[in-house]
Amino acid sequence: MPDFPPLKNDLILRVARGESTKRTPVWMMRQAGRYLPEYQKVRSKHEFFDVVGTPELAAEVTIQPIDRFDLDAAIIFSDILVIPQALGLEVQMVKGKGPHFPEPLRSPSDMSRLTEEPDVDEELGHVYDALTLTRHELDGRVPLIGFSGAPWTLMAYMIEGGGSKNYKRARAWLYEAPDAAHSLLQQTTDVIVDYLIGQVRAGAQMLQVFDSWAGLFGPQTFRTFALPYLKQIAERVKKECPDVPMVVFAKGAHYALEDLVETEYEIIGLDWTMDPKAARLVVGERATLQGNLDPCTLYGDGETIRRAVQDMLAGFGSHRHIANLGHGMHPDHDPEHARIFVDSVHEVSEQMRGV
Ligand code: 1CP
Repeated sequence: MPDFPPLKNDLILRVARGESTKRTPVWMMRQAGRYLPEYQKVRSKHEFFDVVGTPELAAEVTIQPIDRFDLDAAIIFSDILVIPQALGLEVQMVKGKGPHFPEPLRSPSDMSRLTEEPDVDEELGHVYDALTLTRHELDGRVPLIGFSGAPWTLMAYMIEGGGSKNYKRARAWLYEAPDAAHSLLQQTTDVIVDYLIGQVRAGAQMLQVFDSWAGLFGPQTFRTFALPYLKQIAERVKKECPDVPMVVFAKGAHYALEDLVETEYEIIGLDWTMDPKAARLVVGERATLQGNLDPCTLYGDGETIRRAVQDMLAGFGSHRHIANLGHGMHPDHDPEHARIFVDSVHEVSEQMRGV
């Protein structure tokens, strides 16, 4: 393990473990990105995947929101789609449109185009280098989060070839070719496990698994095609890295809360459609909850944002909660409204504890 600077703010790690803290820690999904003018400046000179692939640039944009706001964690600048790339698929980032796969998996026979056992260290070593450099440059200000897409969400992109309205092609596989679907999910899981362990070795202090399209499932399909792989990821990563907290963010999987509490993830990320109080009632103190302000709240004025933060914090309570948005920042968000969100979490959560 490289010799990293000592950590000065470990709030988020302590809340992950269930310890009490003087206030609620806060970070924002997609906190680095297009809503920040300093990010746009970097992107005007470099392509998206060049930023991801150049450790100095990835470190710079990872730290941009930390310099601007009082956040309690940094998340490494990369994308979930680096795993399909490691599996041998080409992914382009099209301006104004998002990710695009020129040759997606159109039928199970296309799986023969995937690299069977990719050398993850070789293929994704640039992300490890970015993590190591960022950890040094952060100088212990806040913990550094590593991440991966979940098997189902990555499968959905590999089959659809990009964002999609209803992900019909990918969902059709589950019924037309369930064996092929399981084999693809397992192959992706194996890469994700290596990748997450590699990220911890490179410097990640917490890990998040993004199952952004879990909401396309119902309870039964989730239990068949998502949950077993999500569980496997946590179990296998924990064997190697028992002390690194793991977040599962299964967006839209409100029906799966009880299932997720039973897994080894100590943190469950919630989207904004869930009621904090109701979620806490189900979960109790068995897990830390992360979330879940509707990102569109940030289009409101300061008073609106403050009131929404108050409601959210009151709902989750002052124990075992990491404040976040219920999904990522939007490119047209006003950075000053992100600041109001972060500062409100500080103020209100300290008031709640009588600090
Ligand atoms: O032009 C640009 O600069 C591209 C915009 C962008 C950015 C800033 C993309 C394309 N990816 C990212 C970075 C990114 N993506 C991060 C690191 C930054 C941070 O969080 O601070 C992370 C964690 C992701 C994860 C990611 N990528 C997810 C999971 C989270 C979520 O939003 O649900 C998903 C689904 C993606 C795919 C993706 N990459 C980019 C876009 C526009 C999309 C969504 C496409 C779609 O499905 O419509």
